[in-house]
Amino acid sequence: MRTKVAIIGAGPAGLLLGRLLENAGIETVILERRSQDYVLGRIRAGVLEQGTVELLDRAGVGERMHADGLIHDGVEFCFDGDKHRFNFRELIGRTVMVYGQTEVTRDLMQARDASGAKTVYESENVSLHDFDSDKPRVRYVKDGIEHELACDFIAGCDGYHGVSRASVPAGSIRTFERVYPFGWLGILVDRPPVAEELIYAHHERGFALCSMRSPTRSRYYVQVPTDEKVEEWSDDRFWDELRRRVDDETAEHLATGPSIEKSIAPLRSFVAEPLRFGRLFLAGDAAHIVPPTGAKGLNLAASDVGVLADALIEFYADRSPAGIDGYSARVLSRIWKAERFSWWMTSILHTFPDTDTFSRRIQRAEFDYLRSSEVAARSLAENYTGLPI
Ligand code: RFL
Ligand code: PHB
Repeated sequence: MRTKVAIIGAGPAGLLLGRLLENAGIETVILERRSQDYVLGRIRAGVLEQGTVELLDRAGVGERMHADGLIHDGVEFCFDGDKHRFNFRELIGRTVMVYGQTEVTRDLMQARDASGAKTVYESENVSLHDFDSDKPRVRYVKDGIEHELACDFIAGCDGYHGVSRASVPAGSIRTFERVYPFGWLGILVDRPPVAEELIYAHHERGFALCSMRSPTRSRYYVQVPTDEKVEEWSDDRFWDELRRRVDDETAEHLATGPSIEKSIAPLRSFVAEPLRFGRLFLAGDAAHIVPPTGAKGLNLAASDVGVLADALIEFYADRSPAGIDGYSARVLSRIWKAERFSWWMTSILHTFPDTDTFSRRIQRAEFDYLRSSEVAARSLAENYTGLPI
């Protein structure tokens, strides 16, 4: 089998890249380790930057997002019970869209299925070969039979634990990492959200977040120690803990119910450099991880593949390597800014095991500065709604 671009991974990065390339007449094959249902069953991101919305529109998959997505003009921060709203629209004329990653993935999968482009779900033992030459190949096993896919380029969109980054010789790649000493315990519940916008709460007992997926489905998180077991958290225990970390009004209005999903996600910052190795490119979580506090992971994945798609389209149209040569430096500059913002939001909103009284006063001063200075609030708004490419 032969294709132009072999894409490893059918998460949002791989599917969006595939769609942008197919729209430009560039053939792709996606190899995905899991089944379609498994990929759709993962509950992850909920907030789309305006640039991501524009890219999904450009890809021709924005219809349901505009019908069902919720435009949010701002967010609230709650610090030891004191709440402050940041109105992004007023501050900088930009907004965000609440539309779940599951739905983005579903829209992209449906568009791909309708176009007839090939996706091999449940492809095992994917291995990457000869990407330092102009004839890269990908091998995989499907239903017990070994296959080889010859291609011009390989896009590694297979997430943090994928095979693509691991295929790069150790001496050619540098990684930068920070692991946080806590995770987020999240639940999904079929109850209306407690507020119209997201509430990010700092409390001595730990961070909490009130988010949503739709007017009838809510998503809530509480910070927990890294080694916490999800089985130790009954729904009642979760609701009690959430109520203690938010302001009284929010606690009172919380519509609780049985959880339909409950899981713990660790928090990590991670960047690999560079992101191009001959004819292999890394994009999305395969290239970088941010803690979810800034809602940047899916958005970074989208902006990476937007740049990569343009670079590959330019290569096929003009035989110009300028775009692919510049890919790594171009996306890394934006990636590091999103890393900085996500690290900063994580630092001010969470309780660290070594948070002493001095650090708590500094966290409080960050909050007081943000709510008293329009310049500071505009900076938050600019970063949260998404920096330009
Ligand atoms: P994905 O989604 O992990 O997809 C990678 C795909 O590659 C497949 N794969 C392989 N396929 C073939 N062969 C192999 N050897 C393979 N190894 C892996 C996997 O099965 C998978 O299908 O990466 P991608 O596409 O780069 O997308 C990244 C996003 O999923 C991620 O950044 C976000 O979910 C992060 N994130 C958030 N991002 C936001 O922008 N806004 C948010 O509000 C937000 N909230 C979150 C989040 C992530 C969370 N968790 C659980 C990590 C909230 C949470 C709780
Ligand atoms: C979510 O709704 O899952 C969500 C929202 C905002 C974040 C992280 C996760 O910062």
